[in-house]
Amino acid sequence: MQEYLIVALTLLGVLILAGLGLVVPRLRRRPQPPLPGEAVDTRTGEELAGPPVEAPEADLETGILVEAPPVEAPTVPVLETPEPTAGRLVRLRSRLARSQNVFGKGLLGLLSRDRLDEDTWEEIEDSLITADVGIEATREIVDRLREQTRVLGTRSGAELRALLATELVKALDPGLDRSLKTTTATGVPAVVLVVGVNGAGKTTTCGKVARVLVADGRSVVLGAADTFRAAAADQLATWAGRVGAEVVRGPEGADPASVAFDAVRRGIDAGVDTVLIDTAGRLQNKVGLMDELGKVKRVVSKHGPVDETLLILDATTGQNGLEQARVFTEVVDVTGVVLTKLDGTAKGGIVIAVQRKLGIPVKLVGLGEGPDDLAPFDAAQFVDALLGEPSGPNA
Ligand SMILES: Nc1nc2c(ncn2[C@@H]2O[C@H](COP(=O)(O)OP(=O)(O)O)[C@@H](O)[C@H]2O)c(=O)[nH]1
Ligand SMILES: [Mg+2]
Repeated sequence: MQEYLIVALTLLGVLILAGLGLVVPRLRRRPQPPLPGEAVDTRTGEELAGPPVEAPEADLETGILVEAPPVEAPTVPVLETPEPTAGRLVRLRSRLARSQNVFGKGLLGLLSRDRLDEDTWEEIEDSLITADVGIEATREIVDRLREQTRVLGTRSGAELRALLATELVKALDPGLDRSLKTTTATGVPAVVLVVGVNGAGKTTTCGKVARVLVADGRSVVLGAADTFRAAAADQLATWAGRVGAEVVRGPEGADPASVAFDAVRRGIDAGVDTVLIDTAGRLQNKVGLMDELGKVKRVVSKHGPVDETLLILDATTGQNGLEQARVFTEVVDVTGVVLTKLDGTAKGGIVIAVQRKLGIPVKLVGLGEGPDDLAPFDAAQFVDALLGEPSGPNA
């Protein structure tokens, strides 16, 4: 009898131990997060269809819930590596072909004539005005050229080229600060506001600038504050997707100021270096523009100051564009001009006129529709490109 009891108790003990052995590991495993590679979405906890994917790292680290930028989506193709900005103006100099004809061939040809008489000087003056240099700057340049050629008795092509280059560089105010403020000392993101009329190249420039910043190892959030057309935000998102930057956008017709505000807040939360805000450029009337852009700036400023306001100008609109540009400078405190489409029918002299009329440095120039066709502006390099190859018939 006792033996039966001992056997029964032993069996019971074994059964209890076996039961615990099955339950305990389950209890222990439950609170563990899914391992990378397990097919579970870390945000929703739902099982994913298809093969296991890597969990997005940023989400695991910060716990911030964001619309994942395409960089983390497994199906997005490899990100592009933008070209470095150093030397871009030199590399893109041939894009100024049209301007090179005016400045290089035309002006140098005139200056190389055997006799520099009144008629020739007048022709030189006309050439500069036709090249959009502006009347005031043209007079100054021509006066100095006359003086120099008289005093120096300069006749050789190379010397004349050097003289003309010196005067053009001087007219471009080479001492101006053309650096872009895209970081701050305090660690909060620098805020860059991009303004200008429709079609000037604002969205394209935002995209190109974002690429440059990413190439330099900076992190960027783009704000799609042109909310009038959904296509505008899509266009910006496409640019961003190519370099893995995040875009903050609102529904079509949303308040541009609130989208801009959200973009800066997102930039602060994510700890990025720069927030670029693309705006709409409807210019039906000055009051409407003033209201809209003024509000964007005011609302964004609740987070902190706007560090850079870039005015995008289509260089092909020439002197007419300058009048529109002035309206923007009255509405927002423009800190730099980006002259786009200098590769087309634009005349290079517009750079001189813009700086002089607006009193604001040209910081970047657009020389094509390609993603890396944006160059930091440099007066000496630009003049060199305008005058074309020194080894021409005039050298
Ligand atoms: N050739 C040339 N086209 C440009 C340049 N910058 C922008 N564009 C084109 O100008 C058009 C309008 O540009 P977009 O960025 O949409 O202008 P937005 O309305 O100011 O945002 C697009 O077709 C761009 O590809 C440039 O530097 N050169
Ligand atoms: Mg746009």
